[in-house]
Amino acid sequence: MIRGIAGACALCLCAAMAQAGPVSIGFEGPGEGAAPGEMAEDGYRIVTRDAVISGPGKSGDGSDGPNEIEGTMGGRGAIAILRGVPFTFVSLDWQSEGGAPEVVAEGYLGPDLVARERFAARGERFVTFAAGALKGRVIDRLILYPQRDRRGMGALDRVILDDAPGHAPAS
Ligand SMILES: [Ca+2]
Repeated sequence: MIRGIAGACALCLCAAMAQAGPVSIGFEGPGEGAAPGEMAEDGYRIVTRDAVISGPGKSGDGSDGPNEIEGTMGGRGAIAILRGVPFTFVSLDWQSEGGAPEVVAEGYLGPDLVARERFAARGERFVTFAAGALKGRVIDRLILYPQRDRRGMGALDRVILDDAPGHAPAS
């Protein structure tokens, strides 16, 4: 299924409109409820599977606008963020709503996995996790897998991305 998402994204990479400089993805476009299969923000495309937009009534304010994104309970939530022009992953904000949930981040360049890393939250407030293995690495697709099951439930917000050196989009 992951491969399916990756393939579908690759087909449409060139359609994404790019803008230069660091951006903060806040998942603020759609309202509460099932996340749309595809949305756009700050020049990036966001493709989701088994994901839900949640608002202040459910999980408190986000760290970038009031809404967050999370997986469906017991589902295999995945959020792919992609752009035709390569970029880098800087940080994400991750909050525990139960247990010590993990969010896994995978960065790809074309068909190749550049690096995978995971971040675990243990508190009810959003914590900013800076990229580690993916820091400064050139990618064109970031896939996030936020945990939501009996062992841990988390909410995701404020994904910071930046241009890759030598790959700034034309303005
Ligand atoms: Ca938000």
